[in-house]
Amino acid sequence: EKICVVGLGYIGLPTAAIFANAGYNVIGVDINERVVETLNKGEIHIEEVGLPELVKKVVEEGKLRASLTPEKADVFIIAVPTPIHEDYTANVDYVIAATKAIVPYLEKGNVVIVESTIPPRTMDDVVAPIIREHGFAPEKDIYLAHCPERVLPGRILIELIENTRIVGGVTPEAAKKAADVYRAIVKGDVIETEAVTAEMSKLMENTFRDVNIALANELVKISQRIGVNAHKVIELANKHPRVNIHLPGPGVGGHCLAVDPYFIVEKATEESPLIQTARRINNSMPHFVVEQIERMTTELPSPKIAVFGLTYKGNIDDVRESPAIEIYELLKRNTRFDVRAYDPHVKQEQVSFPLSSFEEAIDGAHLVVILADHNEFKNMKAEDFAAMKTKVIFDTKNCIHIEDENVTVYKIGNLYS
Ligand code: SAJ
Repeated sequence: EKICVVGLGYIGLPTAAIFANAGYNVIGVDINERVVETLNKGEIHIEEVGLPELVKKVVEEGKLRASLTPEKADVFIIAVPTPIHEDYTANVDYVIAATKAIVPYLEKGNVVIVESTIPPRTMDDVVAPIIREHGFAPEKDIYLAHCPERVLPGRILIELIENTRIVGGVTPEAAKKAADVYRAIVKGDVIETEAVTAEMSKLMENTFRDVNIALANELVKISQRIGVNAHKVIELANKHPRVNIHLPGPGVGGHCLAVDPYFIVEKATEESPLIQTARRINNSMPHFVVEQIERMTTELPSPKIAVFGLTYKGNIDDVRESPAIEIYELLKRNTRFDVRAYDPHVKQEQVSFPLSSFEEAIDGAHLVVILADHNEFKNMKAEDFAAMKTKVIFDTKNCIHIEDENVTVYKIGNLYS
C-alpha cells in the first residue's frame, strides 16, 4: 500500500516516518523546498525525540521520500497547519489548498484523511464539496474522514502509536476504511464515529485543558488577594479522587491550546462564554507576571532582569504563541529595565531580539524570571546564581527547588510569603 502525506511538519513528518517504518511505501509532500531537500537527504528540519534516527533509517531503506507535488496513492493524509486569523477565526486555507492539490491524483476507492485541527463541520461543509466538484461522490467514491492528531510535542513517536485515535467518517464506511489504516500502526484503540463528532472531540480536549489551566491561573490571583499558597491549595485539592486542577503559569502558549478553543467560539459564540473567559484569563497572565516583576523591583532604579526560558513549555524548542516571548517584549517596553533572555533550547534565528548566554544573562542580575520548566533550570542549585547582584528568583512554573538562605525564590502561586 502506498500513502501520500501532505504537510511535513510536527505531525505529518513523524506520521510519515512511522508508516514507512511499518513497511508502507510513503511519499511526503511539502510546499517548502528546503523541507523536501532535507528529508531526501535523510535529515529533518524540526526537533523531536527519536525522529532523526527513525527518518534516517526509513529514507535509507527507500520507504520514505519527499516531493513538492503529490502522486497517486491508496491513502492520502493531510496534516497541514490551521492558523488563526486576526479576528480569531480559523484559517483553513492550507487544508483547502492541500485537498485541491491531491484531487487530480485521486482514484475511486482511495482513502482521504484530514488530521489537521479544524472547526466543526469543516469536513462536511468545506472538504467534501471540493472532492464533489472534481466529479467524485464523497459519499461513495472516496472514503473521507477526519482523524485528529492528539500527540504531545516531545512524546510524538510514543503517542502516535499508543494513544487512542478517533476517526470520524463522512460516512460509516469511510470511518471504517480510515480506521483500518491506523489499526496497522496504533496500539491504542481506534474508534469510529462521524466527522463532526471527531472534530468537536478534538477541540474539546484542548479546550478542557485551557479552561482548567484558566481556573488554576484565576486561583493564583485569588490566592494573592487572600494570602494563601495556590500551589499548596492545588496539591491538597487534587488529593480528592475526582479533582485535577492543572498547573498555573505565565500563560498558555503553543499552536493548540491557545488557538483551538476559538474554533468552537467562532461557530457558537453566544453559547461559549466560559470558553471565552478562560481564553481571556490565560491571555492576561503575561501582564500579571510583568506586574509582579514591577512590584518586586520597585526599589531599584535600573533593575537587570534575566529571563530564563522562551519556549511555550519546557524541554522543547518551539516559541510559537509563547507567553514568554510576550513577557520579554512587555519587559523591554519598560525603559527602567535592563532585560536579557537566555534559553538553552532556542537558536538565535528563531527570535527577533538578541539572546544571551547563561553567563551574560546572570552576571550582575537583580532578578531571574523562570518562564519555562526546562530540565536545565529544574536542576539548578544556589551556587549557579552566584554571579547575581541580588539573588532573587521569580519561578512562574513552580519548578525550582532551592532552599538556601542567600537565595529568595518567589513562586507564582505564593508571591510574597
Ligand atoms: N500549561 C499550563 N498548565 C498546565 C498544563 C499546560 O500552564 O497544567 C501550559 C503549557 O505551559 C503550555 C500550554 O499550556 O504553554 C500548552 O501545553 P500542553 O502541554 O498542555 O499542550 P500542547 O499544546 O503542547 O499539546 C496539546 C495536547 N493536548 C492535550 O493535552 C489535551 C496534545 O495532546 C495535542 O495533540 C496538542 O495540544 C495539539 O496538537 O492539539
